[in-house]
Amino acid sequence: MNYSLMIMKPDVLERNVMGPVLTMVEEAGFKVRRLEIVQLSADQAREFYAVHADKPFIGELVEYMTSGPCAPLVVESENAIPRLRELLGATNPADATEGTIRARFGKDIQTNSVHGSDSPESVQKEIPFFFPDFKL
Ligand code: 3AN
Repeated sequence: MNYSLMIMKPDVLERNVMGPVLTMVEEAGFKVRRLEIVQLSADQAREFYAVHADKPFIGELVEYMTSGPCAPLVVESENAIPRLRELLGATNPADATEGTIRARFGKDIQTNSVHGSDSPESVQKEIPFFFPDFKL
């Protein structure tokens, strides 16, 4: 799978750091194939994070993801899924390796600035969620 779905979460747009985040993505060799700025509704955020529906943090996660616009993008490279996850860093920015996006921009385990698909199955769901006409 040479595509993955990334999201620059609301804190990135709020802090005006989309540019530096995108620079890290481009300098890591990814091609940005689609990019959009969207305001998620609570229902959309719940649908996107359906796998976390039963987690204690789902309410706060939906609140965060709807706190302002976010920017989903489709990125392309060889082995896009693991390579993007590597560039993003660990879910908890405190554990993220230096040089990763979450180490540089993430605030805490919830406000961790970026999302990246975790499997081919997730890509098959997450790209059409934001970009229904994108040919996978
Ligand atoms: P990742 O984004 O690294 O795939 P997931 O899928 O486990 O991590 O979590 C999805 C999102 O849910 C995270 N990006 C973060 O915003 C939030 N989250 C995950 N774990 C927690 C937690 N323990 N407390 C609060 N929010 C969390």
